[in-house]
Amino acid sequence: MDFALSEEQTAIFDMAHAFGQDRIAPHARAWEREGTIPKELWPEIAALGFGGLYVSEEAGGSGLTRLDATLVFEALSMACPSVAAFLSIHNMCAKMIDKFGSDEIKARVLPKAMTMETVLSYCLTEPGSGSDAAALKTRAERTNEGYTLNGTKAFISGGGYSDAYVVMVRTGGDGPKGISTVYVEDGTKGLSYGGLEDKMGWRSQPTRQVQFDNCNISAADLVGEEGKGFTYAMNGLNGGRLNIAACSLGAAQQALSMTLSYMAERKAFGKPIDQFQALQFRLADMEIELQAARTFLRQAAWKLDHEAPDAPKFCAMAKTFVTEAGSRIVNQCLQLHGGYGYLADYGIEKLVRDLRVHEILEGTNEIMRLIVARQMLAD
Ligand code: FAD
Ligand code: 2MC
Repeated sequence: MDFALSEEQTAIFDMAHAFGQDRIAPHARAWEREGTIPKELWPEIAALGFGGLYVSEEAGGSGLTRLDATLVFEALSMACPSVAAFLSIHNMCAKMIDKFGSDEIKARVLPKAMTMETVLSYCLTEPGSGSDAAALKTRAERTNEGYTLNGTKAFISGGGYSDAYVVMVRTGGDGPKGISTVYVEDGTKGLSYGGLEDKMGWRSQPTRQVQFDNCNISAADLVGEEGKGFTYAMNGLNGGRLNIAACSLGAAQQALSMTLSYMAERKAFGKPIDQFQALQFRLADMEIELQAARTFLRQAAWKLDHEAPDAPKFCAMAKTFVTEAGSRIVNQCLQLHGGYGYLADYGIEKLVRDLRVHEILEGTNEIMRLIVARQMLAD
């Protein structure tokens, strides 16, 4: 067992951190106001190898481990969790195509996904099914040429913004075994988008419904095999859940560092507020929780890298523990800034808003507990 990062891992973290501070942090608030991330950012990020972090090298990806990827998301999230998390979704989709797609679809889609000329979104949730994802209703009927899609996906991060969508659809009967995964490009006839959702956080990411109305795709746009789409979707989410946790971790670390600096400067009752022992204990509690969260996250990533049978359970546990710790920490940091914490200029209130949704998406933390408990009972 080795708890230290290797030199290469430290270099990956440092590179991501430097890029985030230089190219993302100065613009994060403006992008939030504008409700979008400039498309030009993505090829710059891809030039660092972040367009396919754990896509295989044969397919043009960086071939990194899941643990390495969490370092990238932790570091980028110190600049903006919304931008970092959006990159995670693209990576999740790219990996699904790399791992499960035919040679033809990989050759057609992945080169531009790696350079992020093609930005990918993930479509599982529907208006009538979120947590109960296997109840999805969007239908893909077989035609001579391929499939005709009908239905609506809800809450799609990058809906109407991304260049292509990895979509879970029903090709067979009820339940998980009737689900397949297909690839749909923006501009396909019959594909349209709902209005922009007005959200609490993740505001720089456009979120819209993605609608299919007799949308025809070719048979070559099926990812992998019919009936296996739910397993592919869940496989994607195991890594996604680690990345979302890493985004909470990075943002919480950023908030804690900012709070330490602030408390050294801010005076009350004749001394810097970091001299009050009651507040020092809160700082210590946050540090303990943050370090525990980081270690647990890296253990879960290690499990996924080693294809441990209990990796899904560990991904679910880490997602729950780290996102809840992250939310508690950023909220405490806001409190320790007093009234200034509530002002956008101090940079903490955005983190509180951005991190809240990490307890909801990529599987709510109730569903994470369901996954853990089911596994415990089965064991
Ligand atoms: P519901 O499933 O209706 O749940 C409502 C409540 O009931 C929750 O508290 C839930 O935990 C609880 N609950 C449900 N079932 C159980 C149970 N069995 N036991 C205990 N509690 C239970 N989805 C995508 O596919 N792609 C995206 O890109 C995407 N991006 C998103 C971005 C944002 C900003 C948001 C808010 C959501 C996004 N989602 C996306 C959707 C997200 O994954 C869902 O909102 C989430 O999975 C929960 O589904 P739901 O909203 O339908 O809630
Ligand atoms: N990893 C690998 N396989 C998994 C898995 C996982 N994490 N979760 C389920 N599976 C497999 C499972 O082993 C089973 O396979 P098999 O039939 O071969 O045994 C199959 O999938 C069906 O699983 P269940 O029988 O457990 O299905 P059920 O419907 O009872 O529950 C549940 C599945 C609740 C775990 C799943 O629906 C779920 O994760 N819900 C949350 C949905 C979610 O995370 N949405 C996120 C949307 S994306 C998003 O929010 C973004 C921001 C991008």
